[in-house]
Amino acid sequence: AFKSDSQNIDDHLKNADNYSEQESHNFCKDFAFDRQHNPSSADQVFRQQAIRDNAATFSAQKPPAESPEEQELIDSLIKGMHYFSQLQSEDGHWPGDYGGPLFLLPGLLIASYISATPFPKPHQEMMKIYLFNHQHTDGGWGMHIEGQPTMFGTVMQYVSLRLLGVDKDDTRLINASTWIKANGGATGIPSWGKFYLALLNLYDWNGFNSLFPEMWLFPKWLPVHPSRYWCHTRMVYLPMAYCQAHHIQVPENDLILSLRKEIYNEDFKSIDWAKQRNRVCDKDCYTIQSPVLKWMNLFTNGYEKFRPQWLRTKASDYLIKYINAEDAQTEYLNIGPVSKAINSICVWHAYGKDSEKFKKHVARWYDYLWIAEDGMKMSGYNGSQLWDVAFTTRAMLESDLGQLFPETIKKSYQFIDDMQVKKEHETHKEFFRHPMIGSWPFSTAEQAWPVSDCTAEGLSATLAIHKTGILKQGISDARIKQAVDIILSFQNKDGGWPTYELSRAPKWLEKLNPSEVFADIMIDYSWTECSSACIIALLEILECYPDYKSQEIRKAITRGLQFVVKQQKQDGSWYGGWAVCFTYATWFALEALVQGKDYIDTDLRSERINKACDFLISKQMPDGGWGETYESCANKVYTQAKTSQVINTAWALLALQVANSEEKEVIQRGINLLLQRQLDNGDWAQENISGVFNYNCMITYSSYRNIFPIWALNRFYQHKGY
Ligand code: LAN
Repeated sequence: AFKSDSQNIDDHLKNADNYSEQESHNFCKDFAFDRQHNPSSADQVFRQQAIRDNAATFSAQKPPAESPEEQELIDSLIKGMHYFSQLQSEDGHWPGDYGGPLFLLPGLLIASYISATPFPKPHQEMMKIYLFNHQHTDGGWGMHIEGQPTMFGTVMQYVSLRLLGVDKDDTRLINASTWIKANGGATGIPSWGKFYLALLNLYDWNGFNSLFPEMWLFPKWLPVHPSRYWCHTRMVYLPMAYCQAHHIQVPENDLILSLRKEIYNEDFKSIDWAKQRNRVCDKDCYTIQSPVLKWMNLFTNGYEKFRPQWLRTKASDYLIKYINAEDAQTEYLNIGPVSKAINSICVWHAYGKDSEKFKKHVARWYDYLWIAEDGMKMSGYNGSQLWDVAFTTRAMLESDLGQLFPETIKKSYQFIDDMQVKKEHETHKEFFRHPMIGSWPFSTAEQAWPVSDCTAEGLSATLAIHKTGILKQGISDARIKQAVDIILSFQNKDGGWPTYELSRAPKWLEKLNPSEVFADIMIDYSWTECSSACIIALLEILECYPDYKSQEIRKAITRGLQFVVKQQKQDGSWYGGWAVCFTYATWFALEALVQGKDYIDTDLRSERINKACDFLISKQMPDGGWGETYESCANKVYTQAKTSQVINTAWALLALQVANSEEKEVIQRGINLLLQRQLDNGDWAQENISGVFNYNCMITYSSYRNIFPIWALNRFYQHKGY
């Protein structure tokens, strides 16, 4: 009943109203959640429901096996694919938990509170369950579900629970308040938290470094013009600047007055706010403010005292115009969860609660909600739809076994077809958007922010389906060529591929990163994973469409491979920016180096491949698996998990197999581990969190535990490795 799916909003709300509070609690109690044991949800609510609705049996003819080992492998693969197929939605994608960060739901709850637009009661109950479920025994919360407590995490969850009506005398909240005060109080919350607290009138706007809204009126050729920032940074600081320009804040009321006592050590009125601007609790600090940023803040804060009102109005008019454009371009989904919440607040402020625009915003809040056994959370995006479908397709079609599931492939193909972006927004140039016709987004075509590697994965999956010849070609050659053009258009000057847009400013802009908790957020850098995915798709295009722009493509591949080679570390590994961590990127890079054999010096290539294989082999754990923890991402050093992880194991196996490693025994032991870890129903258990962004925040990819073991096993079957 709580399935969050954009088409089902009305149904979903109707159903929600039928649930009593008690029922909500019972509902979650059915699914024991124990954060001590594992803070990641296994997505049991959705999965059990989907299996109940769709309990199909597998009836196709299995291929004959020549040995008991081969039999075991075939059985496992079929069981794995059959199970996963049943989770596929009608429209072809795999709905799933995309939670992890703990600073998203608070933003949405603040939007709901400030605009007096409450969520249905049962939602509120489920949200409370979620927030309490992720509290540590010492009373605090991390920035993400696996992280150690921080001021940001703790204050945001504490305030959220209070907004949801939990009494301050609840023992769990007393513990939290004690944690906050013992760690210096909420004045030490990082800047994004200062911003949220200022909205709630729990922090003085004067204690927030000015975002200098007038900066948006600067000439566009300046390297510091915000149109040059990484799109996520741009789209978060845009509505933040609007809120700051208007000093939006809820009026004082009993709750607010009480909260001011609950989260500060000092008397609220006596706090010297200007002194709090750069204060950050030790537990939160990830990036240190640069001297340049300090100078800039000195200037922008000083400017606040003299700013002419007409200029501020002009800036604010521009900001809201831009916000309107982003809303229109994404059907009110917005690029991501943070801007989604803040844009809602801006639109409420500018047009009022009864405006059509605000109502459209609220209707899309539900696209970001998801319910699992740990309660109701806000997702990190409006979903990972296209990404998961593309990977699943490639995993299944790695051998002929995937073709035993023609319905699944057919639905996936339809989804990929539907999600390719087919039109450009009228205002795309005006608002700095990269061209997007022919691209694929990470989630849906409605959201339509094109991503380089999502385009590459969408294209690779399309070609893989076309190669099987089992379906009528729906995605035309012309559209495939459009996708190729997009991939080519995304290549950076350094030869690598960024995420959503070309790097638009020099690297020194990073010195102005004002977020104390994220790194490398100012420009769109080139990444090993994005680059490798694009190289692989282009290599496949050369094979399937040898006459299309082959010169240009060859050049792009050559430059791309040079970039990838340059990224390799001394120890043979590659750092992964979007999943945990070295095993992930090393897999991508090896795939590109191996397949790109004609575009790179043979000796160099084999030296680099061997080094990478040696690295992976050296990290195999005694049980045959591989396992990294999220600390690899933040500390940039390979950090071994206590137990091996199926997802890391699968990446390492995919890499060693594509590199055709001689160490057959190593591969066999890894495969055995994947087989042993498979559950009777064909699923794998959810282990550690596996996604990351901006080095320091983790995000759940609930389908990875199915996709990658299936892919690695299927490659083993295809290579007749047994
Ligand atoms: C994502 C999710 C997908 C991811 C991949 C496609 C896997 C990657 O290869 C490229 C980068 C991309 C598109 C990506 C970028 C950052 C995102 C959008 C996210 C991790 C999902 C959530 C995150 C976003 C920034 C979260 C909001 C937080 C802020 C700091 C604004």
